[in-house]
Amino acid sequence: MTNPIRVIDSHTGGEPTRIVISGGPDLGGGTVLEQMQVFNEKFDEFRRAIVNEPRGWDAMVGALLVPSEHPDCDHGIIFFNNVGSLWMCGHGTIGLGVTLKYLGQADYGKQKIESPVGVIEYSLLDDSTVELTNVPSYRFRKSVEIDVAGYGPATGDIAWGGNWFFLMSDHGQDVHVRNVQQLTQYCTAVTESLRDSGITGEDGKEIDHIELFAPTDNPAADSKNFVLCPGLQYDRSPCGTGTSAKVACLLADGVLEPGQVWRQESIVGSVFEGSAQWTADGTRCIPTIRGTAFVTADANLILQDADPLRFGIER
Ligand code: PYC
Repeated sequence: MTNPIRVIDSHTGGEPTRIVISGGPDLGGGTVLEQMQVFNEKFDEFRRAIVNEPRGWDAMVGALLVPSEHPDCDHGIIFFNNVGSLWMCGHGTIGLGVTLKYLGQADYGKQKIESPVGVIEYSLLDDSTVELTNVPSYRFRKSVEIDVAGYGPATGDIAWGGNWFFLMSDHGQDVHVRNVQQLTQYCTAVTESLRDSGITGEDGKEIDHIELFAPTDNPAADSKNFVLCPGLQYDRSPCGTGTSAKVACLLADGVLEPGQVWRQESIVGSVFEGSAQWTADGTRCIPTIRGTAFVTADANLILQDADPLRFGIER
């Protein structure tokens, strides 16, 4: 039997995060991007053991704290889900702040942490509220036309918010939690259309998050979204990297002024507050996302040698 793996579970606006506190693999140092590559190549069983069934479940996002050699950071972080690593994760960073507070390891004030796509900052504002300052974000292409098989033509913007997003307001879908199955099918068809047409992020990377927007009845929000993540799970939270991509587009369109707050509601009704400031050269913006998270479990995961599914069900 391997040593127990201590994890703290939390949820951020309904979206779960499982942070590995001890018992994680040694990835050999280097940048967090290099460590993520080692994690992907050599420790996929570990990833599956943490987040996949029967110990985890499909919507679970895992996080591994790793050493950082960055002069401004004490730690790095690698996020992963049911099918692989994520470049970044906003709801997970909010979960991290609340988890460290629960462990008595968080200070108020800004903390920097290295992600595979750059240094991010988070501040604990109270026991459950965290503000994340994300990596530079931007809209790469506006009003990209696609043909969604079985649905017809549609348009969307391609934007980077720490992950690549296709953001759509013109989709003909009823964005309501009772329609999760239909929304998942539609977003899957959008992903396939992007892939078949060779439409990617600026760096050639796959656009693996699809974000649908709709008006909301909630007076505490400006818009409601549905975000489909790689691995075919929808984000129960408004998605931190997705809200970053959204505020980058709104800033580019002049709909949002620098510093003005955008309140993004998720498909389950939770809300993130996002805003952004232009970088000095005006080509990118720095989003700030505020949300709340709550600890749900403090557990030791056990992998018994005789258990044929100790490393999780492969998807
Ligand atoms: O909050 O950035 C986010 C996120 C990405 C995937 C799931 N949540």
